[in-house]
Amino acid sequence: MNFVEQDDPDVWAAISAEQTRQAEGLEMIASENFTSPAVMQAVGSVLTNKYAEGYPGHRYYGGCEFVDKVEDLARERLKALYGAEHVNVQPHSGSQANAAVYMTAIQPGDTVLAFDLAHGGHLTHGMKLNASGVLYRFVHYGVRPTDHRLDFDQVARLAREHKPKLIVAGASAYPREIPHGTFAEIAREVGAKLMVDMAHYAGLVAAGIHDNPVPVADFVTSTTHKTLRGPRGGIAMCRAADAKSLDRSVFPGQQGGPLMHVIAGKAVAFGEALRPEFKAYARQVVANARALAEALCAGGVRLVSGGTDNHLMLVDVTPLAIGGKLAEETLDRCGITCNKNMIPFDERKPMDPSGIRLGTPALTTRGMGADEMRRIAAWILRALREHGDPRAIAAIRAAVTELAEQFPVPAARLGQPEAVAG
Ligand code: DSN
Repeated sequence: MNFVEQDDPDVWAAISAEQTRQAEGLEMIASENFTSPAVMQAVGSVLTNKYAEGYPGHRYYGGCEFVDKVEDLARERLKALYGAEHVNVQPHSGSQANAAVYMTAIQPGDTVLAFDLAHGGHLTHGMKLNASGVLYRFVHYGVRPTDHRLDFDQVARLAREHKPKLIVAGASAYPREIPHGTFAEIAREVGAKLMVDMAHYAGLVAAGIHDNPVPVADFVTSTTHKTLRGPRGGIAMCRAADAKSLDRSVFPGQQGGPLMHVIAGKAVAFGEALRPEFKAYARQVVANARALAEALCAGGVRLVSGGTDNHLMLVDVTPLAIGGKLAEETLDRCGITCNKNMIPFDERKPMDPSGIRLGTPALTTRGMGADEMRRIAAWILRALREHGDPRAIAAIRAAVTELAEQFPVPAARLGQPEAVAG
């Protein structure tokens, strides 16, 4: 029985269309992924009915014995995944995890040093319209103009000059590995705490192929739905000494009742990430990104920093006489989904920047490898060059659909009659 289809055909029509879009297209937004059917089933479970304000063993509601078990499983698995002393799995999102750490580590008005949004940072790292930028005084570091790598001379200089209480590392559009130890040394020198937001590369850290910030950072936050391939949500980790304070900042500081169905999905995803198959998956994500980056470079576009070490790349499309906005729209017409993105020192505007951001986590989950990446690179280059030719776009779209059909989305049919019956 498909209850949504039967009870609410309007909502089902939209869900069903989205299901088809995901199945027939190529998802290259670097922050997106496909969860396993098990994660999706946990998120769609009866746990959505339960209130559980508080923490396992200390709740403000009765009937929490089973959700306590779920949250404990999530916490223990997360600790094992990263070697953390203390974890909090309740943040509804990465933004709330970050806000909770700010609330724990600093006071309103304090100075924070973080990565510039225009160079690859994140809204919650002090963008002036975000609560972080309203409540705290952010100063920003960037990348070097010469090679687009993090400018640690600038980080150290700004840290000595502004004496921040907190330094934030981590990015949402930086294609290179982040050396957390270098940030930790600078933080130690100026007496700042260090927070690492590893949302984008958390799956690579879990697999042991990206530097783990947990041993050197005071606080580590992440989302759970990007390379980590769990449900949409957030997590925060810290040393034992800050545990009580961090927990208080998440609840009641930032949130009320935790989303226990999502915490169940997190527990399932952390269990999956602890298995050897996840390491193989993460290695393939990086290998695919390299293959895609090399093929794109060979085809005439410029990559920020010249390539990638992780799951994403920033492509300057302007050498092909196209801007980021039209590039995103053109690829959308081909069934390839990505986002326009500023590149460091961009002279164009955020709504029509010079670049697009491409990532391989979702395509790798579908089982695609380096050969598929090279084919996709060729389609992207052709689409960007021939964006004015409807026949070229139609031919690419047909090829995209044919490839997508060969690599099914893991949970695409969950919720459809046959899957529920099965
Ligand atoms: N919006 C996410 C991204 O696309 O990187 C970050 O939160």
